[in-house]
Amino acid sequence: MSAFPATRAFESATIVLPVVNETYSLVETVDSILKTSKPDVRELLIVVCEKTTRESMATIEELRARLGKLVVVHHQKLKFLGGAMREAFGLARGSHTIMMASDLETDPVLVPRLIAEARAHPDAVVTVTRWHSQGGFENYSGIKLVANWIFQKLFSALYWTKLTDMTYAYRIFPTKLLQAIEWEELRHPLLFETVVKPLRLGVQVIEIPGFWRARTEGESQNTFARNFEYFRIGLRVRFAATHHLLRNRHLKHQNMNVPSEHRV
Ligand SMILES: Nc1nc2c(ncn2[C@@H]2O[C@H](COP(=O)(O)OP(=O)(O)OP(=O)(O)O)[C@@H](O)[C@H]2O)c(=O)[nH]1
Ligand SMILES: [Mg+2]
Repeated sequence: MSAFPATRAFESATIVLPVVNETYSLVETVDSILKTSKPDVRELLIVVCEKTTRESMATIEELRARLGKLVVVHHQKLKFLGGAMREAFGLARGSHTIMMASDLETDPVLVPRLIAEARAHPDAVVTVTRWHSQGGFENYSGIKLVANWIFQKLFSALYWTKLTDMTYAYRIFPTKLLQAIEWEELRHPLLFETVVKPLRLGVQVIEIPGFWRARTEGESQNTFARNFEYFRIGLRVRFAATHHLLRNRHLKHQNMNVPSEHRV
């Protein structure tokens, strides 16, 4: 028996959209998701921080005016992208949660496919791979591509898995699993942590192919040097005792489970 609650069926999806400098990319992401998957979407959980630009905030206000309660805006307290995701995981109300970006590097056209897979495999994590003949990279720098390939080979061997892309942060999870795991990273390595911890806990991880295309708006919050920090969490989790990967039954940050816009 697993040490976290099982998820027997897909009911609805929380879509997590972290935003720093996106405007039209965010709108296109939202419109594409609603066009294909609106009945399955419980909420669009937009996470903003002090770096989020005025233009992005104005765009989010327009979305909120247009879409009403479907849009939930959360001002993160923890820092960085990992902090944004971790708080969103605690707030998600759908049976499943989709982790993606709002810069169009995670193609929103794949959302219905992710949901279909979650319906068929409600207890699994479904993740997108760019290292597949039907997927790929467009405008990814040469050196990053080589480093990425080597990293995938190393960690798929270390974790004894056939997964081909463990670093693309485009996935659907059972929300109960996200809320049961003890998360550690605050920056981009959290994205990698979200696949290695489920793997260590024995959760099935399924891949579907997809294309990564470089953003046309704003710039990334990640630096090349920081990619090396992925090794630390990858190695630590590989050799950790599995009960250390799960949270206590009594949540440590209970007050975080209320979106900041609703908090009094
Ligand atoms: N709320 C919030 N969003 C963030 C933060 N950092 C990045 N994001 C958003 O998260 C998404 C992914 O982040 P990027 O900085 O583009 O990084 P990436 O594409 O995953 O990484 P690279 O491929 O290495 O550039 C984007 O939509 C960002 O705007 C943050 O600290 N807080
Ligand atoms: Mg990006």
